Amino acid sequence: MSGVLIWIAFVFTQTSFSTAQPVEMMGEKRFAKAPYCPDQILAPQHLYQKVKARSTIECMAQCRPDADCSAIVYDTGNHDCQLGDSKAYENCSNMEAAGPNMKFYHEPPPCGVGEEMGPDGICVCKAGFKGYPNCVRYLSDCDDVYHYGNWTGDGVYFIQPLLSAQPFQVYCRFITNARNYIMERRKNDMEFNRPWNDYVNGFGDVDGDHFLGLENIYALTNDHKRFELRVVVKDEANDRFFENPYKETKIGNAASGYPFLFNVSAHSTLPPVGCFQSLYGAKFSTSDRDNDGVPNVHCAALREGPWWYNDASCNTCNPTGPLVRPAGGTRLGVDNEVFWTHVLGNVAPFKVTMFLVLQSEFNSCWPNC
Ligand SMILES: [Ca+2]
Repeated sequence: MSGVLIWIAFVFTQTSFSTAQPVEMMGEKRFAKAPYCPDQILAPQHLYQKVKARSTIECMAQCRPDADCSAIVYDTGNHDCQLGDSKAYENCSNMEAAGPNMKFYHEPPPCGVGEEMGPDGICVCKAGFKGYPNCVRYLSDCDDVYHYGNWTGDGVYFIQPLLSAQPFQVYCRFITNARNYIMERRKNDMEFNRPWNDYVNGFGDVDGDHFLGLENIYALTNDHKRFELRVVVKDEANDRFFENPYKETKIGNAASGYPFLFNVSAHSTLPPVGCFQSLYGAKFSTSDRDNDGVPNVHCAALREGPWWYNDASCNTCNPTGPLVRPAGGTRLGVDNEVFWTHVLGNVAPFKVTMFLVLQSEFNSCWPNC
């Protein structure tokens, strides 16, 4: 066995050095502009050799094969290429002011767990990690809770996307993949016609009827993951109806009125059919905040349903309106009742559920799960 390994190592070594040496050597050592001490170069005592080079690239090429070399100072005027022998550049007291033509590059230190090399040569936290220089994983959504948190089954968990100043609770359910519930109307024990601030901050019990809050949804959908929005509405017989998923759903920030956004080009049929079809870019409105953009119309007040509105028709759905649950299961046909005409027509919704799920993990069982 050891003989085989030696033979493999021998062949590999021979191959590396006989055919690919220059390329391999060029690729071994990366360089970056030293970020620690701007406009400074290594002091002379940390430079151990001076050679000539026609360019910065050629100077780097002189450094690469030298195991002692980890930095260069190159003068584009006189073509002096000085090789540095230590990581001294990490301490500005080892540096001095750069001359007018002096360029300084160093070999970036390896990045730690949870880090990657940033564009300016400093390690930064990878997506999903925060707190450089001690990058730790954070829980940005239910999928993170499932994989990295203390998952004990479907239920309420704390998450904290980067844009959220503090952790907040969300109901997480795992069916093939993790669902982040943003709205639930199942028990009809919660008033949904509420003022602006309630919708900004969220209300209700995340374990029951609730709205997660525009600020929380904003933070959740503007972290490093792509979500698609799914809607489930149920009729009196508890039959389920499903709204087409809206891919890469995002909520814009407070300053822009928390607009509803999705990636139009990510859909095979454009735009996707459903209540949200015409709501791209619509701002959120409540009975005390008319953002629908239509003069003399106040959709949220008319519908008694705070939601995204942007035209005089005031939408083809009203998920936050009064949950009438009429006997017989047919809509009353009034403005102020829950309806979802794209999937139910005149059938009255008795339950409405909305959740976000990671787009990259499209749920193959949908909509039969
Ligand atoms: Ca208006």
